[in-house]
Amino acid sequence: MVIKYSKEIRELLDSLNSKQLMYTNFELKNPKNGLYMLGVYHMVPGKGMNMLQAAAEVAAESSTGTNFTVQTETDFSREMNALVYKVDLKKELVWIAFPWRLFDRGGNIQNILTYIVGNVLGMKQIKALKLLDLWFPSAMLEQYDGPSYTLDDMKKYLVIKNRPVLGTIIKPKMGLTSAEYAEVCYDFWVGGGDFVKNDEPQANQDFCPYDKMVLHVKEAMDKAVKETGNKKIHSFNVSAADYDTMIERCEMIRNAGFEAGSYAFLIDGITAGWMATQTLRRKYPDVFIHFHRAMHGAFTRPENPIGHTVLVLSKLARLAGASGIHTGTAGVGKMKGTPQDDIIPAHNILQLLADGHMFEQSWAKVPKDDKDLLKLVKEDVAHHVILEYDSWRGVKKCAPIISGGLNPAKLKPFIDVMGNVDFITTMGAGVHAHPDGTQAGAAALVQAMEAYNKKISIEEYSKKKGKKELARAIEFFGKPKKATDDESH
Ligand code: CAP
Ligand code: MG
Ligand code: MG
Ligand code: MG
Repeated sequence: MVIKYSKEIRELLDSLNSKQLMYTNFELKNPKNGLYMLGVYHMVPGKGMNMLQAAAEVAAESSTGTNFTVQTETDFSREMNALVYKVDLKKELVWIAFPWRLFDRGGNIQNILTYIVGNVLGMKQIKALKLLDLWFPSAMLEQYDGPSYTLDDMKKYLVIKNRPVLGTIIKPKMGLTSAEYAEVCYDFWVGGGDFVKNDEPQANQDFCPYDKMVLHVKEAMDKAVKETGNKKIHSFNVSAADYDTMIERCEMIRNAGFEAGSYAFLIDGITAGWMATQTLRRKYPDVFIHFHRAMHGAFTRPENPIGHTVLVLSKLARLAGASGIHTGTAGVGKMKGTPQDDIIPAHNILQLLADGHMFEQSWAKVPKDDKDLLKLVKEDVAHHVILEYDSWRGVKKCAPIISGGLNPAKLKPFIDVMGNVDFITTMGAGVHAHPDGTQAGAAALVQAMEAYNKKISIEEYSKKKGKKELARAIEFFGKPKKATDDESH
């Protein structure tokens, strides 16, 4: 069957040199045949290159090629070429199919990134190159760990349903002694909060030695659990300079007497790396692996023409087996981000079937003709239960973790934009800047959640008896005043 190309495409094809032609195939029968991972980039060609020439150079450098055809190519190596299979000249978009046999076997995420946003980001042949979305065939999904301990397990441990996990980050970000740090944890927990995380730079600073921080947090947690009768969780940052120190921190926590479920391991997934993230997932499948994404802005900010989206980062974190990753507040908080940028990733790491920016991704191996199962997956009416115990057929959920600049007055606005309560929220300033302190900040957060579940506005609810912490939070955070910290971000 002869494909009719537009004049423009025909001219672009005629402009390709023999090497570039080897990385282009607009007649690829079915890119979703299971042999390829698919990616879509926004791309602006570099000087002297047209769209298709530059796209073919990207496909070459992100798979088997370099800037010249080499004499050492073989028939098989050519089978591993990535292929440009579609372009949208108006929108400056390029679709590339990557034979996923290129990737390190055994589920290695850093290896994928080294190809698809590795050297290509530094090439002269492009002026802009941003990976917008990825699509994984189910045969490939099965090679990757996916999450083990999930948000469902965490909610079971906390004995909570139809509400987010209410958390905080201890502030000031750094500078408290281990005892002072634990005191703030205690205040948040007795105020009614569920979950406390180290801030992303917390490590073994001389004024807050790691071992003492762990022990003081254990004491604070025991006290708070006893006084409230509720389970509590602490997410410890185990990022470190080297593997041994990271494992030493994990083992210190596990040997400090925390019961399973009461602690999570936080990893600065970008600065500590994918190997650290995957090591934790594989070594501690019974622990919630909390991926903090500090430094992601270098790649993901909408105004960055070179890099990748939050969606790409979030989907790879799920593939790697992070139990949760920060996905942004969709502009409700202090960080840049829109519903498009932040909510689509949150849905893509939560659901078994979700629309991305460019692809609909199924995270389950559901037979196409299995209409009723597909209906369950599509409407997610099964709430993942269909795949709970047959993980071979699907990649478990990864929890959106929502922080940056949220406070109790912004909880409902965020839930409204998110469209569900299947997430963890960790408010730092939103709790510890409360005029009556951390305990009141936690109480205000709990009251804001109560108001939401009772379908009453926080203004109304805060007038009721015993809800003064919420009233004070609204007063302090809710009304736009002169340029406060929050607005100056
Ligand atoms: C939030 C936070 C988080 C950022 C990360 C901070 O503190 O602890 O690390 O939210 O951003 O250090 O800023 P606040 P994101 O709650 O006081 O803002 O969640 O978008 O990755
Ligand atoms: Mg699988
Ligand atoms: Mg106190
Ligand atoms: Mg932080």
